[in-house]
Amino acid sequence: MKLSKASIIFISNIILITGCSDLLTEAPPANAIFDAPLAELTAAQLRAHLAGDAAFGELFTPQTGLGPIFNQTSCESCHPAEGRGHPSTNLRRFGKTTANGFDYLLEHGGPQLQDHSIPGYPAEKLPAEFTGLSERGGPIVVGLGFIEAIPDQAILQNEDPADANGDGISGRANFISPPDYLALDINKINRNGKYLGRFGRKATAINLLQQTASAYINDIGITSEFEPVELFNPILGNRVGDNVADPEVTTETINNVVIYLQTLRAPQRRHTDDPKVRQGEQIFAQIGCAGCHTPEMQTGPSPIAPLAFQKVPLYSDLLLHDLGPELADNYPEGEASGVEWRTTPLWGLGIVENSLGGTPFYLHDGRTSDLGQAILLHGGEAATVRNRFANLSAGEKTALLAFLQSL
Ligand code: HEC
Ligand code: HEC
Ligand SMILES: [Ca+2]
Ligand SMILES: [Ca+2]
Ligand SMILES: [Ca+2]
Repeated sequence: MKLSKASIIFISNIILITGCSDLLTEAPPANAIFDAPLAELTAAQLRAHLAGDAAFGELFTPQTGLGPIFNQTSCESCHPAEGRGHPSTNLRRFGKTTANGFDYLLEHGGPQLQDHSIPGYPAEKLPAEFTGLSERGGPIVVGLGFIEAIPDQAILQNEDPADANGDGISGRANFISPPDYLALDINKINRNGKYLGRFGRKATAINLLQQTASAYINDIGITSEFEPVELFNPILGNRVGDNVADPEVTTETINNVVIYLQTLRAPQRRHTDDPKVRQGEQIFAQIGCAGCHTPEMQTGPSPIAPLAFQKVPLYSDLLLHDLGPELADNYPEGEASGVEWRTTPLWGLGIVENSLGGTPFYLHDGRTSDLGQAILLHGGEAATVRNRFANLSAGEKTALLAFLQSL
C-alpha cells in the first residue's frame, strides 16, 4: 500500500505518542531495582511474600501501636524500596565504657535511642554519660535468604582471629546468645551457648526472625509474640505503653515479613561485558579487597527450593574486621568490639542511589556519597589494601569503581 504524506505523519505521531507513554509507564529494567521475588516460588510462598511486602511498607500510627517511643513508622522508612536508608533515618545506639566492661545504660534508655514519640509522650534524649555512639543506616534488605542459607561452617572457615596467614587481615565471627524464642536448627554451630550472628552491621542477628522481631520493637515500638513488652522510657522511668493491646503485630505477619525477606531476589549484575568492569574485577582481587569482600559463597539446603545449593555472589565474608579509628564507633556489640564491623556485602552497590533520589550513601552511617572516599576511609586491617588502592593509576581506579558499580 502506498501511503500519502499526511498518513505517514499521522502514523509517526502515533508511534511518537505511544513511544512516549511507554517511557512513562515502562517499569525500570529488572537489574535496576531491588524489590522483586525469587523466581520459582510456590503459590503459598508467593502469597506470603506479597503479604510480607505489604507489611514491610505498613505505616504504623498511634492507633495501630506505634511507639510510644520509636525511630521511624515503617520498615520501609529506613529501607526505601528495599534499598539503603537515607542518613536522615539513621538510628543511634549508645553506652559507656567502664572498668567493669561496657555499660549499655539501660536505666537511661539504652542501648537504642528512640528519639521520636507519639503525642503526649516524651521522646528519649541522648544521656550525657555515653562514651560510645553508634550511628547506623539501614542496609539493603535483598538477597538475605541466600545469606541466611549459607552454612555456619562456610563462614567460620574464613575466620583467622590471630592472622595466622600473616596478611594483616584477621576476620572474626560474632557469637550471640539467642533470644528464647529462636528455635535453631540442629546443624547450627554452638559455642558456649552462643550462635553465629550474620545480620546487622556488627553481625548481631542470628537469623531473619530475630532481626525482624527486634526491628519491630526497637525501631517502631511494635510488640509481638516474640518481643511482647513495650520499650522502657527513661524520662518516665517505666514501660507504660500506648493504648493498643499487646502483641500489636500478629505472628502471621512477622512470619510473612521473614518469608518476604527470605524470598527477595538477590541484586543482579550489570555491564559484565564492559572491558573496564572486567579490568576492575581483576584489580579488586589483585590488591586484596577480596580478602574481606569474598566474591562468592554457597548456600546449603533450604526449605525454599530456589535458595538451596546456590552460588551467592555477595562480596562479603560476613565476618568482623577492625577498620581503624576513623570508622570506629567505640560501641561493642556481642563479641564485636568498638572498632569492628561486619564486611558489608557489595552486591547491589551500583544501584543504591535509585531508591535514594539519585544520591548514594555509603558506609554504616552513610557518611559519604563518594565511592572512592568510602574505600579511602578503610583503615585498621584494611590499611594496606587501602594504600594499594590509593596508589592505583587514575585509569585503574576508574576501572575498580566501574566494577563496584556493576555489582
Ligand atoms: C529506624 C530505621 C530502621 C527501621 C524502622 C527498620 N530498620 Fe532494618 N535496619 C536498620 C539498621 C540501622 C540496620 C542495621 C542494624 C544493626 O547494625 O544492628 C538494619 C538492619 C536490617 C536487616 C539486616 C540486613 C543485613 O544486611 O544484615 C534487616 C533484614 C532489616 N533491617 C529488616 C527490617 C524490618 C523487617 C523492619 C521493620 C519491621 C526494619 N528493618 C525496620 C534500620 C531500620
Ligand atoms: C579488612 C577487611 C576489608 C578489606 C580488605 C576491604 N574492605 Fe571494604 N569494607 C569492610 C568493612 C568491614 C566495611 C564496612 C565499614 C563501615 O560501614 O564502616 C566495608 C565497606 C566497604 C564499602 C562500603 C559499602 C557500603 O555499602 O556502604 C565499599 C564500597 C568497600 N568496602 C569496598 C572495598 C574495596 C574496593 C576494597 C579494596 C580496595 C575493600 N573494600 C577492602 C572490610 C574490608
Ligand atoms: Ca507499641
Ligand atoms: Ca531506648
Ligand atoms: Ca501496646
